[in-house]
Amino acid sequence: MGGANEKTRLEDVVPVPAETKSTDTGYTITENTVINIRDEVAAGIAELLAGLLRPATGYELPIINGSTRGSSSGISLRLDGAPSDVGEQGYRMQVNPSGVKIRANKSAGLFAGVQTLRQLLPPAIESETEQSVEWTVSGGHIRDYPRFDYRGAHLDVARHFFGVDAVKQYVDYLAQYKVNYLHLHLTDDQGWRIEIDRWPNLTDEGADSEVGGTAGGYYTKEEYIELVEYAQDRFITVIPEIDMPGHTGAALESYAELNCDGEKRPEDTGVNVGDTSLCVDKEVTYEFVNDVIKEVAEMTPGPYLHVGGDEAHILSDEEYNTFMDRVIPMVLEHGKQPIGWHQVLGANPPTKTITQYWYPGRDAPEVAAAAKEGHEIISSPASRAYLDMNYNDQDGVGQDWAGNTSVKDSYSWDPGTFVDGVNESSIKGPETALWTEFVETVDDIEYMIFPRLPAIAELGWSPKKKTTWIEFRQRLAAQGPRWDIQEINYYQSSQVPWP
Ligand code: TNX
Repeated sequence: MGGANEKTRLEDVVPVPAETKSTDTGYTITENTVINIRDEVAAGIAELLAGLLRPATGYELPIINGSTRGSSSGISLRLDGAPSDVGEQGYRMQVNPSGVKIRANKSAGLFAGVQTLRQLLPPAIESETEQSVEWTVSGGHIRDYPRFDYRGAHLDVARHFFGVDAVKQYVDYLAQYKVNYLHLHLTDDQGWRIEIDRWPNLTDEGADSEVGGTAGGYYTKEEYIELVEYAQDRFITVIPEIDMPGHTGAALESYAELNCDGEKRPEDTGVNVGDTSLCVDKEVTYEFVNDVIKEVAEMTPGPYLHVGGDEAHILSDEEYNTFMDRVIPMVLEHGKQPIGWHQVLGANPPTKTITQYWYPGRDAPEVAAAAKEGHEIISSPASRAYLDMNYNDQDGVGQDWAGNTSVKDSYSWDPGTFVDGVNESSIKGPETALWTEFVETVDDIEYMIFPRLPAIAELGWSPKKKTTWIEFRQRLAAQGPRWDIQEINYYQSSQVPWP
């Protein structure tokens, strides 16, 4: 690593690539560079790459569909020539004086390669205005693929609402670090954020406020679909969460009949958890849940639907199980694979139910037992992956119930083996969570996720043997100048040797 004029080495990318081999001479993007594709499916990725490179370079960078021979100089993106061992998300990249070649088996791999190329260019590439910089990429070869197929990031849009543009920006950040699932926590006590045709009060009444009593909001169906498609174009699958039977204050505020006592619950703008539940004994509850699952499933192309299931403290185990026994099959009937926070295991759901582990510690016998039965596990231990935890007693806008979480803490765990008694083969992958009781603005979001989201993204992507803190902190430091140009409000942790 060195001064601002030194080229980024192939191994300095976050997440660090699986294999790199450097050579002396790289490739310099010039006004003559073209972006070459041969498969129509690469066109969207080429457009995104061009959109990224054109402002700062000021070059035209035309996209050429070069089925003709001899047109492979410049940057080429192709779905062939990748070894089968990079899988569906991996890629191979070759950089020499005649160009940059990215090869993959599937378009997701090409997109991942493009994110790597982005980081191999000087930080000034992130500028929105033309810069006079030599746009040189280090020479050599990269073979890269993820350790876990699943690398998730959660965002709570219920406690504080974030509109379509803010979430698109969040998606951009995920894409930059090869995260491929966005878990949207769409409903909670303080707000219902997704339009449901059969139950219009949910958004007419249940969406208007948020924590602290400020104005809330919701996504119309069109807006939600727009978000899903925006994410899809960046190879990110949206997982909608409808949290139930607890965390349902906003629904209980919108419809009297969903309450056991038949009275609308008052608006909730506080931060308590665990004191609400849908009425398990009423048949209308299941009509409601079925309608919601149906409509959400219909507008979600991804395979998963998250049913929450956490902190239903006012229910007995029996009541909780009665509810989940009816609701989990509804998700399957509507064609989606259910995910639930790990409390859902109490109801003995079918093994197709993926469970998301969230307690801070390593000791979770029920999760270990579920893994043995064949449940897949998403790993989000609060002491590592809850990005609403503060960095230390001074820095952060969140909370500390799972302990303060420094950048080093967020990096120093192994998603494959964190939970005692769970084998890596049961782990789908890590997922960060950003709860927003105290996270109010986009600046707040950025401060809490940078640099910890890139840290966990690397744990999800890179081979375990390459993820050492001592080297990571150097790679992370080199991201700082990029984030400065991107105007990201990141936390300048003293654990990281920023340039
Ligand atoms: C626990 S994690 C919750 C959330 C809170 C979060 C705050 C989980 C499944 N439930 O309702 O927002 O802690 O850190």
